[in-house]
Amino acid sequence: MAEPWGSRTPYGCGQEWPVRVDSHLAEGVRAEDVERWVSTASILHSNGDAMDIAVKDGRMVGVRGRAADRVNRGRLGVTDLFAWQANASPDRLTQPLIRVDGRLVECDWDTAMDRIGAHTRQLMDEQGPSAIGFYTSGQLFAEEYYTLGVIAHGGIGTNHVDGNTRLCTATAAEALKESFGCDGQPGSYTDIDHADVIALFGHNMAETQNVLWSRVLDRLAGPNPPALICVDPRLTPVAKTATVHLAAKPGTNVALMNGLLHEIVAGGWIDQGYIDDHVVGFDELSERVGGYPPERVAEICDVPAEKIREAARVMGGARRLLSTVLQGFYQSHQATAAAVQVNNLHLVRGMLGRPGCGILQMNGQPTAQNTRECGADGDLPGFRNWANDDHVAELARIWNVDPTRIPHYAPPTHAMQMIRYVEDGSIRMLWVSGTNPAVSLPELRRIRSVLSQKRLFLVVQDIFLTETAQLADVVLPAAAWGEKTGTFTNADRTVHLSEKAVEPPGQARPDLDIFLDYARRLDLRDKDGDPLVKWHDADSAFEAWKECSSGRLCDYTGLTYAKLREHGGIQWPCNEANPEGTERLYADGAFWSDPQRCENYGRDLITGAPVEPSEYKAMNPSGKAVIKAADYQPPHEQTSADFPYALITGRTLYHFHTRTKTARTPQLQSAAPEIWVECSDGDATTQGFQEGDLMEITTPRGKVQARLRVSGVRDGVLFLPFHYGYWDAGHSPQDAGRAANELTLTDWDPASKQPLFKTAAAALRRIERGTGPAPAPTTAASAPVSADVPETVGEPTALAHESLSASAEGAAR
Ligand SMILES: Nc1nc2c(c(=O)[nH]1)N[C@H]1C(S)=C(S)[C@@H](COP(=O)(O)OP(=O)(O)OC[C@H]3O[C@@H](n4cnc5c(=O)[nH]c(N)nc54)[C@H](O)[C@@H]3O)O[C@H]1N2
Ligand SMILES: Nc1nc2c(c(=O)[nH]1)N[C@H]1C(S)=C(S)[C@@H](COP(=O)(O)OP(=O)(O)OC[C@H]3O[C@@H](n4cnc5c(=O)[nH]c(N)nc54)[C@H](O)[C@@H]3O)O[C@H]1N2
Ligand SMILES: [Mo]
Repeated sequence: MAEPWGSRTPYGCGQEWPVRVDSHLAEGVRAEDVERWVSTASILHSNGDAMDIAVKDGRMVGVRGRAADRVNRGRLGVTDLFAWQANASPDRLTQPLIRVDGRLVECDWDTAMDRIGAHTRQLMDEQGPSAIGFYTSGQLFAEEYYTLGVIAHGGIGTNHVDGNTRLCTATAAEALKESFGCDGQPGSYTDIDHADVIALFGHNMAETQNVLWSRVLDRLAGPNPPALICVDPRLTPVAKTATVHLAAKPGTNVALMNGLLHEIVAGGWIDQGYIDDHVVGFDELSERVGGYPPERVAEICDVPAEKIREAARVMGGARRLLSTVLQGFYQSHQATAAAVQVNNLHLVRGMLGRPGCGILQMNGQPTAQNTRECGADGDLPGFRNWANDDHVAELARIWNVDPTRIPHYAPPTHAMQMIRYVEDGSIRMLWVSGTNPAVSLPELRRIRSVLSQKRLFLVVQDIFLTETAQLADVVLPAAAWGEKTGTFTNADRTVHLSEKAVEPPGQARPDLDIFLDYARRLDLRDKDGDPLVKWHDADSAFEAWKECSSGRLCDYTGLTYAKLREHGGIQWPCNEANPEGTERLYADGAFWSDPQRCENYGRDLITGAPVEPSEYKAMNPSGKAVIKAADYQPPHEQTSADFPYALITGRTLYHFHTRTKTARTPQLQSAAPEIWVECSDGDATTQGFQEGDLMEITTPRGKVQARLRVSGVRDGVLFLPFHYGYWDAGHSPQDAGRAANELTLTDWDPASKQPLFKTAAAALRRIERGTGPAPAPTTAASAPVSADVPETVGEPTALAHESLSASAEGAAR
């Protein structure tokens, strides 16, 4: 808890990252007591840290990082080390529940699944497939998403399928499609080993991919360390470490990026040869960013012009530039337009596909990449283009169904639109799996009222009785990570196999089994009258998914469970041409943007209107990378006299999302036990507020109460962690708001449709003077400015064990 990044194992540019194996075993368990080590990877962020679960007497008793794996070389993050304990919580769901006379009561699987099947058939008869929606996760396995995708698209034929990836990395996917024609991360984590400049755009990597941050820290501690650029309004550990920190006002990312590109172009730091050979759209960019000299940008973003020049000089002088992008861009105003400018930066500098020259349009959730590639986010499986009839026909061939059965009349319905359809009564059955929208969606008062409507049939499939499950008509108990088998893919395309270590509690079943059961009950058939879903377990589902991925960018055909077992993580595409996997995409400057191959034809970044196929073909006939320029536009909700602060929300190191696992992990819960709100020292001094004061934060949507942490956030900005819902709060939302999403607004990016969790205007007032510090951690971005706050240290059970390789031992400090 106190040293989340562990000991340094310094290394130099181009060297291999030394091994450091982290482990934690339950109290009283010694390594020699462990009966089996079962291989998996972390499920609490997108980093994909490879690990083994220790099993004794049929129970999980600890975890250990895997030394040989390319992703983490043995290291584990704080949530990886401890949160596995939540699997064994006494309040896991162990039996299906159905609503009878207003109350949820236990029942058997047949009763629950029959009710769901009967309801589906009735709605199909009355209204057709558009009455049914599926809202899934970024935390299930590829096999599960693919099965759900086949049922929804090929069986039921509804276009209303999305994942909570919409809230998470829809912008990453859209930005990659806009620039390169297809989703798929160009870069690799090994780019950290080679880069001489690393730029983090709205990404608090130290807290959200803390093992990846250890890799950066180890480079910084070694010979010829890289320079770091940080764009973030908070004083995160990234910002503290950075060579240049640009603490721009929330919602001004496009202006800032245009300013940086202005300087890069003006400074002549471009690769004209690369642009001529591989790119379309440079002239427009060059003209557009001409309107963003540093002085103008300084005014919009409220950062000194000289700092913008300095950052541009550092990036312009880079020989190997690595950029990472995350929620500070994806969930902020003009999300896709801003994320695309990072791609543009690399395209104009010709820095792509070589060691150290990478883009990581990061994922957040552990399996978000799979939601996107398997078609559980509404897109067609295998990154196929819904607007290209040949792609739809190919899919229809694989599934042996008529192409007209696969909805492709319009882009897939995005989650925020699905909620709207539930609200207006056109979606009448919503099946939620592996996500907790009653805490994680914006404007919660509205969401609660939408999900508790009588006319909605709500199915919730979870491992706990969450805030959302409490509103359901049927609750299905799922087996968790470690209790089921499947594969998933991290943010740098590394695929891991996650094996079953222990039995699920009670009657809980793998999500895959639940979906297979549903397909059987609906008796979904293909053209020849055979079952539509032809697989029966994880391995056979993986084989089916491989066939669907064949020939596409996310080609899995070279992988098998046996190969993943033997090698650990392997990066897709992995096929006959690349049997060991593929470290970097686009190494040859050839993209996936050919009109016949691409995943979509792009959108207008300001209005979101899809580009017509003919327009796209005219603009990019030979499949080059596309540079798209965008003007800055002010955020829709601006600060005012009544709501003078910019409100942003986000994460802390010690919790994962709505805390269903981390709050049930004593070591993590005690490090961050309750919600807090952060403001700057300057604002606290002007207003007479002090650390620990009980505050009320208000927006036009609602109120939240929280203790004040006076932190390093920039002036005029409030930060709230979004982890705290109501299931353990001892009060209802109506009493006193506790969830940050009481305050956020119903608004989304026009291109990616990702909701804006990081741009709102709020008021702040004191309810009561404090008597001690706020319950916020001191170790990272929420560090207090005051020295009197006791440090976050963790209990005796919060210790992890580190074992360094001999070479790392020599170099370690
Ligand atoms: N410990 C932990 N790790 C996690 C998770 C977790 O819940 N807990 N969740 C995982 C998931 S699903 C995700 S998506 C990732 C998210 O990982 P991150 O994106 O790193 O996390 P956030 O805290 O949401 O936001 C990052 C930063 O954006 C900044 N920011 C806010 N508004 C703006 C803006 O307008 N412009 C700029 N430039 N910056 C802004 C915030 O100050 C914040 O420091 O983390 C993953 N890892
Ligand atoms: N204000 C604000 N809101 C945000 C964000 C923000 O930064 N600010 N970030 C957004 C982002 S990036 C994300 S990713 C979302 C996350 O939001 P959610 O997806 O709602 O958050 P989780 O708590 O991860 O919910 C996952 C659920 O799946 C359950 N679960 C875990 N494992 C399994 C399994 O194997 N099977 C099944 N069936 N269920 C399982 C868990 O118990 C939990 O209830 O929140 C979004 N909301
Ligand atoms: Mo996320």
